[in-house]
Amino acid sequence: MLLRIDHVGIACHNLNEKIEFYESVFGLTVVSREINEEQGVREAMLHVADGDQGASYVQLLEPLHPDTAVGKFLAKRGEGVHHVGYGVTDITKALEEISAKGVRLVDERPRHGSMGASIAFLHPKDIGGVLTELVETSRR
Ligand code: V0V
Ligand code: CO
Repeated sequence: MLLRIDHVGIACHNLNEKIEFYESVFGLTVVSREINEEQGVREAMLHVADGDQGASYVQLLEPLHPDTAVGKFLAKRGEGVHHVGYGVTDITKALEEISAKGVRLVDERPRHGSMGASIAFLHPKDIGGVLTELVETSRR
C-alpha cells in the first residue's frame, strides 16, 4: 500500500532560518515554497533523493498562527519531527482500507497538499504516536 517515504515534516519557528540551515548543513535545495491556509502552514519542500517510485523530500513547516496544528505542536513539544508522509497510488482506496482496520482518519477525504498532491492525515493516537500523512502525486 505504501510506495515510499514521500517526506518527513519538521516543525520550526522560523522557516527561512531552517531552510538556510538545511541548505548549508546538507546541501539540500528548495523545490517548492507554499502557504497552505487550510493546513495553517507556511512550508518548503527540499529535495532529498529520487527513487523508482518517485522523489523524497524534507518538508519544513512554520505555523501561520499559534492556533493551528503545527502551532499547537510547537507550543507543546518544541521544534522537531511533526509527521511522516508516505506515497500511495490511490489515496481514496488507501483511506478506505486503513479506516476499515479501525484506524481513525483525521481526513475522511483527501485535501490539497504541497506541489499539487492529494493528502490525508491519520490520527497519531492510532499510529503509535506518529502523525501519519498519505500523499498521492501524479508526477513527482
Ligand atoms: C498532536 N499530537 C501529536 C501530534 N500532534 N502526536 C504526534 N505527532 C503530532 N504531530 C498529539 C498531542 O500530543 C495530543 O496527545 C493529541 O495528539 C491531541 O493533540 P492536540 O494538541 O490536542 O491537538 P488536536 O487534537 O487539536 O489536533 C491533533 C491533530 C491535528 C493530529 C488532529 O494536529 C491535525 O489535524 N493534524 C493534521 C493536519 C496537519 O498537521 N497539518 C500541518 C501539516 P496528548 O498530549 O493528549 O497525549 S500540512 C502538510 O503536511 C502539507 C500541506 C503537505 O504535506 O503537503
Ligand atoms: Co506533510
